[in-house]
Amino acid sequence: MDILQIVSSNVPTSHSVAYSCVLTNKWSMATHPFDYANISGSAHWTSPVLVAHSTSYELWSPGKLASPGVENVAETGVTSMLRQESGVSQTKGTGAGELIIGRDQFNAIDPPEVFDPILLTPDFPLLSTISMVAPSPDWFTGMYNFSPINMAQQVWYQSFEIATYPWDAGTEQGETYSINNDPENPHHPISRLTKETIPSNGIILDPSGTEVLHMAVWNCVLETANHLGGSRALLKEEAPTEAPRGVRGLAVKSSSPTNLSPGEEVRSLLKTLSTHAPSDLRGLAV
Ligand SMILES: [Ca+2]
Repeated sequence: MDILQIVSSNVPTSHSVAYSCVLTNKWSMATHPFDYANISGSAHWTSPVLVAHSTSYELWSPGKLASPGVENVAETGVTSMLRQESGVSQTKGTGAGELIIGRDQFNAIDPPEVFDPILLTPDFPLLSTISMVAPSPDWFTGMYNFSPINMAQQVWYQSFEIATYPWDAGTEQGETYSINNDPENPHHPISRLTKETIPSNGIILDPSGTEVLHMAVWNCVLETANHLGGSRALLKEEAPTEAPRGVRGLAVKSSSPTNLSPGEEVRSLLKTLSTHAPSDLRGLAV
């Protein structure tokens, strides 16, 4: 993954923060022409998964074997097993924090996707994401173990923009944009699809045939900051049905005093009064 841009905030890492992230597609005929015409109408990103976590947990990383949940996402886009895995980790306290799941995003028709804000805390300061290159054998994109922290100043980033490349989960054979292939037995470690590692037919190469370009850009903006992230997460666990974010915010605000500045109070109130898309509020919050 390439970090395209980072901007530091003045929010210390002792606070919890919520990031609003956007996924922008960069996979097209213009950038990845080989065989793209065959799938241009169906090419999409399956429901992206965003996970906040500690260093004790990895969603995926290069050289590691894919978990069954990651295999499912990479091969089919189905997220249920990944949710189960992270849920077990949350329960056992082995490093998974909040998990956010988006929706399918079709290259030809869908605008960049805005996700529900994801909570990062001093205990869960890392962010990993995954979404399937669909259709494909077991290819996916996403970021892994990203730390949105300015270490020198010990503050969170105000915003960050990351370009992500295609990866092979190592669980299924297949050399083009098709979903029915034989499994890899045994599984291979997760590896990046580069000019050196792609199938010999040249799929996913750029028009000049010299490199594999990134396929997506993730842009995240710090939306809110407080020191009550743990409370918010707990409230969410207790009321998992459909409590809108604003209600959670209210509950957190009334449960304990905050350390927000007057301006932040106003923004927090505005946030509380709306249950609509975070993009409506992002301008206010930053
Ligand atoms: Ca494969």
